[in-house]
Amino acid sequence: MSENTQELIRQLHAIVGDAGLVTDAEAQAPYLKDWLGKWQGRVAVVVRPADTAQTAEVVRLCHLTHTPIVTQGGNTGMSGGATPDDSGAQVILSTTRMNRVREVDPINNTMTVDAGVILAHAQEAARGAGRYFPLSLGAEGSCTVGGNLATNAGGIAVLRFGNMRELALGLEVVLPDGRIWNGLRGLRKDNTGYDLRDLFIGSEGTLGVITGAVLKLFSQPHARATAWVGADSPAQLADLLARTRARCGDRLVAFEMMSAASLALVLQHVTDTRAPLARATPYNALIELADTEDLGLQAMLEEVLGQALEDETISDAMFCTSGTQAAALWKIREGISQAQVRAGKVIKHDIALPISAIAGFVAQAEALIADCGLAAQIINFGHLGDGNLHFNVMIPLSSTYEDVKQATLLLNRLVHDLVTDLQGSISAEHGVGQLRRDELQHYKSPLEMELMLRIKQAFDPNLIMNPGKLL
Ligand code: FAD
Ligand code: 2HG
Ligand code: ZN
Repeated sequence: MSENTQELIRQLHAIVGDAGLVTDAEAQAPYLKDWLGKWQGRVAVVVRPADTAQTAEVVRLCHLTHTPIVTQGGNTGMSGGATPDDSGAQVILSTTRMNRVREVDPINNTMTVDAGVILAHAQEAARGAGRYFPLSLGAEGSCTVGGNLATNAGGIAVLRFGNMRELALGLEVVLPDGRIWNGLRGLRKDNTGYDLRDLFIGSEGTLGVITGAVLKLFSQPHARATAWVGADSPAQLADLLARTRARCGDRLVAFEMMSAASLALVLQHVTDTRAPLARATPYNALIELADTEDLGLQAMLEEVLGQALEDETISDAMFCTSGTQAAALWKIREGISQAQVRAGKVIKHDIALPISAIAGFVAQAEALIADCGLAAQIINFGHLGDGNLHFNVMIPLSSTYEDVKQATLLLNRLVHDLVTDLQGSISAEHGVGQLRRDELQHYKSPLEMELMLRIKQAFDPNLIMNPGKLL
């Protein structure tokens, strides 16, 4: 270790103490590798400040010493945004000790939390106060509110409640020079110039360290109705989505699509799962309605799906009669990511399209991939209600690093060209990170890239915040 690094660690120690430094190689290991096991890096040190003041001092020191910072929350990101490079020169700033729910304000319908609060704990705090925080995703037991904000996370209830950007009213951020921007405003209206909050949301640790947030709360849903549906095509499911939305309005909270291959993968690789329907269908949907009280939700869902069965928009349906049954269906849906890790090497596409363009996209992309000469299996699933598909392509587990690289280049161009032709986005909810950095350069207009780079320069002229990610 160089003398400069030793001196940096000594000064960091003076700020955060023993509890705030991870220097031991074994203890550092979980911070250095991402959830998918795709990226691995090295660091000078992992620093874990206890609060905003310590974070500000740490960032100020990194600013003065030109030390690059990789901010990390729960390390569940899917784009490599929280993994350091392999130079050993970067520092991971982990927010996990900043885990206090600062305030729940049921009258303003808001809660103020530290950025390191785990999403499930934020949901529990809201529930404890008789309110509801709706962001929900498979990693909610370990991802943090700061990571959700930095990636503008989506998940399974965006259709009804919006993504993280729509759920945040105010932020507290440590800027790259160590100053603290206090934007912790619980306001629904605030037209006082450029919206700095919206710049930090989705900035993936490249503009500052988010240390706190004011989040919107909602009324608790006390009634739910859940069903699993089988259909022949995404077109039929898109049609069903429109009909369900028309009939059920805001009661429709989730409409998730899964291809037969996605379901089969879960049944094979995730324990305690079984097929919901007697006969496999090419596509499946998991649909959920919710309301503050039960005014016939189940009957409403049965009516919509009954009609769809009658006119053969769908071929089968299974209605849940208990929370346990619904949980088993959600276990299947949320098990797809884990099943993919176990089954093969996956080239991920996290795309957004107008919902009306999805059926055409799937048909064209399937045909192109079938013709491209790869031994590839499409694992197509996602949040149909948001027009967000995880159009992943799996190649054999035995594929070499070079195989994956070549397949990625080929498939990205094929899928992302098609998405762009259809006015879609190549990055819907997981962020750009290091995974889609080159793709962003390729598809974003030169003008937009220039404007983003100028914003980056204005906030972080020394380029110490998460270098190598996003831009
Ligand atoms: P990390 O992985 O630690 O970091 C992610 C990015 O945010 C990095 O660029 C990091 O530098 C930055 N960052 C983290 N904290 C801060 C901070 N306080 N200030 C500034 N920058 C910060 N995502 C979805 O959107 N929808 C899903 O449905 C979904 N499902 C998932 C299911 C599974 C099983 C897994 C493993 C992941 C899933 N994800 C999903 C991806 C991931 O969980 C989310 O993107 C989550 O928001 C990341 O939070 P995190 O705390 O783990 O962030
Ligand atoms: C989901 O919707 C997540 O389950 C993860 O966003 C998607 O594994 C994936 O590609
Ligand atoms: Zn998703």
